[in-house]
Amino acid sequence: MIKNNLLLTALFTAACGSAFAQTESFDLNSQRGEKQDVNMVPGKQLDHHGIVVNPTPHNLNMDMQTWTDLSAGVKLIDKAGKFTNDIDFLKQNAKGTPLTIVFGEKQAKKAGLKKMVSGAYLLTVDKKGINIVGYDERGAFYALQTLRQIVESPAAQGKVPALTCNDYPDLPLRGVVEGFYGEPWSHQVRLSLIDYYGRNKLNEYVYGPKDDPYHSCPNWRLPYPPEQAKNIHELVEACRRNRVDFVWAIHPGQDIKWNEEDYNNLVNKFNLMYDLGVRSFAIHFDDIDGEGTNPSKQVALVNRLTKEFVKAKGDVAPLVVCPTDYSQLWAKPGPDGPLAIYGNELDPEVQVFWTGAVVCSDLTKETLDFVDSRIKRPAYYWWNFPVTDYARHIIMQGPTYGLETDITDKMTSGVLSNPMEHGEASKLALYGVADYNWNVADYNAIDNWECGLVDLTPEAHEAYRTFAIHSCDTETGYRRAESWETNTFRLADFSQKAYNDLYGEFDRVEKTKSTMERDCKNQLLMKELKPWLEQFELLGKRGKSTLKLMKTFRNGNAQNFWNAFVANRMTKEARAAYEKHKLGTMKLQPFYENAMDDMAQEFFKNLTGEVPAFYKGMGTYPTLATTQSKLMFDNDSTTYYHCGQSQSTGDWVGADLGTVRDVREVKILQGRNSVDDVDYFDNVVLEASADGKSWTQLTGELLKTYIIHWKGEPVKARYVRIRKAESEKKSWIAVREFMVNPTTPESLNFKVESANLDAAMFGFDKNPVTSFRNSGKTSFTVVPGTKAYTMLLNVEQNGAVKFNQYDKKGKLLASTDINNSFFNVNLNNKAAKAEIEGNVEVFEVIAK
Ligand code: 14T
Repeated sequence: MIKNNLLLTALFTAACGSAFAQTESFDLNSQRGEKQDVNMVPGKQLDHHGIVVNPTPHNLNMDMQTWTDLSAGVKLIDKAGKFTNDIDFLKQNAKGTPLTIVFGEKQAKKAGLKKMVSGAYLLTVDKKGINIVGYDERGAFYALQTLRQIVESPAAQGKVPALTCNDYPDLPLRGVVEGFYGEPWSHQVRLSLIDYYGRNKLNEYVYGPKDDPYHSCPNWRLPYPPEQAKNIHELVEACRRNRVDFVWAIHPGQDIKWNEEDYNNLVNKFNLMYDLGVRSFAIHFDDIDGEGTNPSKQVALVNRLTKEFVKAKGDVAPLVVCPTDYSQLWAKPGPDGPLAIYGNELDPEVQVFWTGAVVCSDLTKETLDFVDSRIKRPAYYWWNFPVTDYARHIIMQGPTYGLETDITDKMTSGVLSNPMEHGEASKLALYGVADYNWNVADYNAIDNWECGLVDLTPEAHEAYRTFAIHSCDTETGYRRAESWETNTFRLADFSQKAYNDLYGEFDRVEKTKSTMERDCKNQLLMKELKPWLEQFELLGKRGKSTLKLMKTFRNGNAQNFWNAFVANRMTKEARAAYEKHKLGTMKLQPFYENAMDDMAQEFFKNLTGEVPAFYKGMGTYPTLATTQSKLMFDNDSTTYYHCGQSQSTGDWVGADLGTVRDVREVKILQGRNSVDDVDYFDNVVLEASADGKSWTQLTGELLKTYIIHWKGEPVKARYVRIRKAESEKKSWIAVREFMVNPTTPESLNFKVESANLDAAMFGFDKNPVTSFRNSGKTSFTVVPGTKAYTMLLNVEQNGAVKFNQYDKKGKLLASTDINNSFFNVNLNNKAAKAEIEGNVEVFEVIAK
């Protein structure tokens, strides 16, 4: 049902709008560049001399003069008998190099391990053989991972240098939470990922896909169907092989009743999972409302489970809990708030998740100070990266960064990444998560990314890099640096050098898909990337043709240019396909959009001597300076500009009209709809300005008004804006349309007749990028003095389109075939009416 009470339209005239001017200092120059508010990637690429170990060891000393050849194999001496299946990267041979593995606290102390923590190890290689001492079994397993990476390095190739590696993890809990909304990972992808965790010394996999009904509502109380139960058992086994703790999470909060029955339901489900081999459990109270959010009840439940289930079993790990207040964005900070209740009452051995300042946010000391002081323990950092469930058209392939490097285990128990529903494509990000967790202070985001690309696609890493560097940002969510090595340019800044560089990059972009299809051996990865690789190829082609079009434009032949321009526009279908699998959003696609707009505008100016009615977004939000704000001017009320940050009083969103104009009508649609959306200024003023400094109010303060429609005596202005007046509202804001002086039949000094008169206005609006599709006839009266017309069209079939001229009695004077998209016609001196007949897209009719 549509809620009518909020559908408020305000139609004001100049007479009722108070007209006092206010002046402010606002830097117009700040609006000129394509400015994106994104932190750069820290770090720089290092020379690893052909040997890369990830995560970066704390101490690795190699003597590159002394090598042991392992091609004859190794003789495994493993008293505990735990590692037979972990040395498949080496041949086994009773006469080979001795490989001795021991573990345990006593052995670790004796061997001089630097840190007595789970996962620590000492690996030494000398003339006598290979020696491994683990603090625990996991530590010894990690030593083997280090050995494997060295032996498999391009510089080693089956040999190993003499070395000492005394290594340990900085943070105790390192891993992944399958915690996103959307298609849960397939069994095959999960198994592939679990191996990857082991190799990269990640030790925790929290199973909690939001769209598994047996994890969440409605089926959390029910047993898994046999097939899924069997798969979970297999995951537990795969984790055991990789010394990863499999944590099974339950998400019961949306319909849990705080009674004995549901407590027993929960214990019953835990027991079923226990029988499948699960020994670690988590309870997620995120993204719920109602009864389930009660923090005291949550704590009481977790404490009772700790006592009656965890401790009673004896072999179950301490519980992990995600509070409903998992982000500073809404966590109540007070001494009686939910986090404080956790701090005061929750069993101290329970881990508590935290996502930081907002839902997707950087890991900072500041946010850990905030949460730790309240929950009275180091938080377990649930990092919403590289998750894309809020931007499913994006594939995040950028560097893993945004994690401060002076964090310790006193502040957090570790970073748990929530990845994309594309598991294979998430490995690149996890390569960084593993590295950071292990060795925080030495974390080098750029170098990690460069190594990760090679690790994942050794045969195709250059092509994968080209793909990845242009596939990082989300545009509106968790912003990431993208295309940082590419320089794009605007039409006015054209130079041959800039052209050549960019052409080279677009050429590499275009070739990436075929190169990866030829060389990349990882079929699971290729399957996930496929739709994006297809768009990438098209983007490369589009970039190259746009660069060529710039040259055509500069050559100055109007007909050649306009025909090539029309051919270079993205069709509706091409745009829809791109929107579904988007990449290059920060630089490559904006290059295309800006170049096309710049050329169209300059072309129109050259033809007519007038500034086209083409408007640009401006205002207090950085995203207004990007191509995202074009959605306000696209005459499509189903698309909208979304500011991407919370609003405050004084914020504004406006339009630069390109030149001072007589503003007589403004129509703005705020919000993502006009019914019940929250993303709008709920107290707003419409203003205009000639210089961008002194503003005149066209309306008073409008409360809860989605549709702002002003008409009145013309005001001279180059800038028009909506400004947020006093209000408590903090949400983002959306603007669907921002229309200034819309072209209407009444606003023209000639008469237009057409089957769809409203649409036909786009052919007369002095904006060369808007158009209408003519079918049948569109006619217009000839303004006396007009000698000729220039028409900017898109002619698809030759011969089927005609230009007809009539005298004032309606007698046909001439009929000319329109067979070129750039069409010039001289008028008969008796012509009183002109007409376009046939199927053709009309961008602009220009009277000469
Ligand atoms: F548990 C939490 F720490 C958490 O982050 N929960 C969800 C998570 O499952 C999801 O993948 C992630 C990224 O979208 O964010 C949380 O879900 C939200 C958060 C919101 F603020 C879903 C909608 C929201 F408005």
